[in-house]
Amino acid sequence: MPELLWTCLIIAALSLALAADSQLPPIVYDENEVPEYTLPDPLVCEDGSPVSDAETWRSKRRPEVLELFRTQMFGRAPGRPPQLRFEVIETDSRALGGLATRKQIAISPTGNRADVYFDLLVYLPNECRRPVPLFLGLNFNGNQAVHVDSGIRLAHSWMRENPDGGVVDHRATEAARATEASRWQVEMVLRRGYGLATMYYGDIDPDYDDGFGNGVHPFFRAAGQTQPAADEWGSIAAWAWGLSRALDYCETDGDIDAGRVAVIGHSRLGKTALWAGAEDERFALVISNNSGCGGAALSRRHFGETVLRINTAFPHWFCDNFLQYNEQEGTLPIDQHELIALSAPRPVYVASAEEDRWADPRGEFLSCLHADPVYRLLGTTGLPATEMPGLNQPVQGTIGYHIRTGEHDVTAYDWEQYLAFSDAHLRR
Ligand code: GTR
Repeated sequence: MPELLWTCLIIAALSLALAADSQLPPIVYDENEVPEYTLPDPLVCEDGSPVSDAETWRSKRRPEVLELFRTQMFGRAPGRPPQLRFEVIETDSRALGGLATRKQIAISPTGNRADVYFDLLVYLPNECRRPVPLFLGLNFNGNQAVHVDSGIRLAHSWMRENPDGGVVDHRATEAARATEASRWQVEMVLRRGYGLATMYYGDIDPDYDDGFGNGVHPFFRAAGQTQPAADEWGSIAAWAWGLSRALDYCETDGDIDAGRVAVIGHSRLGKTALWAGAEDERFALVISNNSGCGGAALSRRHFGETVLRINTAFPHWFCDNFLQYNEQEGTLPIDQHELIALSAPRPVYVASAEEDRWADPRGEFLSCLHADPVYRLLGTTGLPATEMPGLNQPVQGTIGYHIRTGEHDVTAYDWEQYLAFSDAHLRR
């Protein structure tokens, strides 16, 4: 297409986006403009009775909260499919100069790769006694983006067009290698005795609003159904479900200790990690990196990204029931401190970044603080802080939190904290 036409199209798209944005309420970036709010109490049941012991949390309150997140926010996912199949496609015991064993596995949820499949990339440290604990997380740009290792298979699924990032005609090319490497400190993790496993989130469900025609959704519909119902899985729930299928694989691999798998994610994939940890209690530890709205940040603060804004920009991320809370955060029967509490008593780490105001760092900290009573009830240390810590001063109990300098990203500094936190909780 001639360049002029492209320019006109881009200007038209930008003007449309700006026009739509000007119709949304202004973005709150000032603490004085945060509305007054009352959070739902995780330790009071729907019938008004208090939760004063671990057993009541476990058998009554936790299922209530989980069900609310399912039906009102993320949507219900189908569970482990009986046809689920794993094929180890490649193994190299001398990867990364001998530091690691690399395995690549095709995970087919319907048992047929022609339908849909996820490429799981696994690195295991060679100099360690197996089975090893492991970090598992989704990536944004294909497995080949996480490291220069030329043995990594190129992503096979649709990707957002990005010629500078090596994505041409919506497919990864050789130039798409290592484009996300700074976010995956592969050698650092391996040298500390952990494995690292990752999958491309677009293998599970391509991240655009297509009416759930692609990805895993079409293969798990009731007869005659064309769309998920208002309380059924959106894309985040599908990505989280994919993480559970990767954990299913880990259970079959004798080199991995499936009882010590930490689920990790950044941004939209941090929201996904929190939901995966809530839905699947096999995850031993949960890490949310800059997850923001719909993740660790309290919705009621209305700071930075809001429910209306996220539902407008990404209508496919949540279930349709979530739309009713646009500009109505006060009527949500849940808030995000309870998403964190759903991981209790398992360790959970929330990380913010100073310049990432869109994700509301303070709201992320407050979620940890208000999840703490559940952690304490369950006999853990909870969050060892009552005030938001200063920059680059992590607090680590059973809940960990830090706010580091810099922008929305995953950095080596973040990984150093996750490793220290994991050492405290997962080391044997
Ligand atoms: C933003 C979105 C955030 C966050 C982020 C990301 O556009 O508003 O909620 O998820 O994308 O995933 O990078």
